[in-house]
Amino acid sequence: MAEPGKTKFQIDLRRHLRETGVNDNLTHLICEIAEASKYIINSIRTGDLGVAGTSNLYGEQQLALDVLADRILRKRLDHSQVVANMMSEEMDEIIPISPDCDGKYSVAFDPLDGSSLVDVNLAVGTIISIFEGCDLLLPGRHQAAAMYILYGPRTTLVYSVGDGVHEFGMNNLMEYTLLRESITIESKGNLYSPGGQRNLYTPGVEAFVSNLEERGVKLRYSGGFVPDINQVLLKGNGIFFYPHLQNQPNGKLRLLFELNPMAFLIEQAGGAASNGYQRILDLQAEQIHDRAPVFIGCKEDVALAEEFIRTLDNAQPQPEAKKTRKRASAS
Ligand code: AFP
Repeated sequence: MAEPGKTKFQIDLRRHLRETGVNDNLTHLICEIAEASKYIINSIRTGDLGVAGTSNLYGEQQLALDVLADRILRKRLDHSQVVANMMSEEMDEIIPISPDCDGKYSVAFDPLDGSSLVDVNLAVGTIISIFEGCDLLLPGRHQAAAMYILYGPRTTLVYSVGDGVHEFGMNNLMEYTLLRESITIESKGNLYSPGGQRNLYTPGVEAFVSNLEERGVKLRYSGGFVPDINQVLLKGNGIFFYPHLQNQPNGKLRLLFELNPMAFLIEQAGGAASNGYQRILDLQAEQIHDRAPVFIGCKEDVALAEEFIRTLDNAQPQPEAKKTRKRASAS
């Protein structure tokens, strides 16, 4: 990709997208999200760490930072001229922007995933899922692109348009320049990131964890989905899971805002993502805030988890239906 005489560090995000053959509208959209991230970083560094005085539809108190990051991203997408519909983990319904879907994209986003970790100065991130046209409720395999921005000791951006996964780092001019192209992960790993309380694990998940431990696999869990997935992706091995728990059959993480985009990226790197029974990217959301269990990372480790779960756990998790939430359709 780099021209002779130029190091790969001089390739910025826009140029990379163009050279990869990404169309103008999608290039513009991804670059607009990258621009928004610069304002989000600023609010993480200097913003109010308190609560916003509002709660989201899960009844969780929203942090001022969640609300701010959400506003920053929404405004940018709203003005981008290439977005048809958008939905945020912080909102309870789809926001229609343009009735004309032709050549436009629809975007689902978690503006600041792991925001409760900011007050203890741990890494957090923004997660983005992009579909062509108007529909945001398609199974994740139909995503046109997925990306995340990780706000850690350094700020990095990882994206895929279905042609490999690429990592960019923010330089001192606040530009994203290419760090690694076509990232791949191994088929079997030596680290695991287990979410959820262990005393609530089902027999299948418990047996899977014991198997990993007997193998000498190291535990690495930060409590932030973006840094934990980034670790698996960039170390090139490992498995993250937030399983079905005895009191939470659908786990914790949200299908449309967290799991679909990360599953897309991990599959693009040669890994796998499953809810224990089925590929995450084949799941059909019933409502915009559906959750699902997840096992994501090295292919063989995900297959092993599925094997233990199929053998030792009984029921496949059912979609979270018939809650008091609104049906996920743009009006
Ligand atoms: P918050 O956004 O509420 O901090 O949740 C973060 C998160 O959705 C995801 O980033 C983590 O992987 C997961 O929850 C951590 O959950 P536990 O706190 O139960 O470990």
